[in-house]
Amino acid sequence: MSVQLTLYGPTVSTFTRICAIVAAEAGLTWEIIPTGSGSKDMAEHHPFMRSPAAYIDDLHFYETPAICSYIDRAHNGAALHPASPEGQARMWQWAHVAAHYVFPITEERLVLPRVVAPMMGRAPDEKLIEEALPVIRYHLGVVETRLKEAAFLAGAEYSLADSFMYPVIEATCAAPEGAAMVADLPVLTAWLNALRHRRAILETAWPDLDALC
Ligand SMILES: N[C@@H](CCC(=O)N[C@@H](CS)C(=O)NCC(=O)O)C(=O)O
Repeated sequence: MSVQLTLYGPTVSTFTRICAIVAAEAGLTWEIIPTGSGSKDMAEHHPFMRSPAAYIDDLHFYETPAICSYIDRAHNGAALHPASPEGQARMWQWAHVAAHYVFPITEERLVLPRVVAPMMGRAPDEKLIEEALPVIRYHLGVVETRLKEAAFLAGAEYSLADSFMYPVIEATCAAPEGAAMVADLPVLTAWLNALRHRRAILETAWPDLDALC
């Protein structure tokens, strides 16, 4: 079967993974053409050089919410969009919490310095990490509180919001401090463990964490 979705971005990238998860949920065949964020090659697909960019149905999209919403509506019967206006609003609320709050602090101030910098032969910036840990603990606590109210981030059903949050939390757990903070939050841990068995999560597993972006 020919590939239905082509993503340009790093092989190990949170936002590229989110799009791949949603494609796998929809049963699409997909591929990632490894392309560095910020590179000249990426500029051919995304005018702001962020990743990913997507090609599907002879259309070209960038920005993860747009890509995921199109895939789910055009190829999955909008199964990952809650039916109610409130559910849809909650879904976007939590997708944006993942993308704009939890991702930046965990990525820039924990995963990159603790996990990626040593892989590149650099010492972790311990002060940067130490100062960020209480803020990261707070962010994870907000997610824990939400998951005490509802089984999934948008409500009773799995939605795009969970597809956004999952890779962010998984990457956070690659750092020992992140794994320990998540382990202290029983409801977030239960949600994470349940999602780890989901077919789309398994099919999109990162090959390794060498190139987290
Ligand atoms: N708003 C973008 C964010 C994508 C994004 O930040 N991707 C990361 C890679 S995981 C990136 O391109 N980082 C490079 C940079 O920030 O310059 C989206 O929703 O797709």
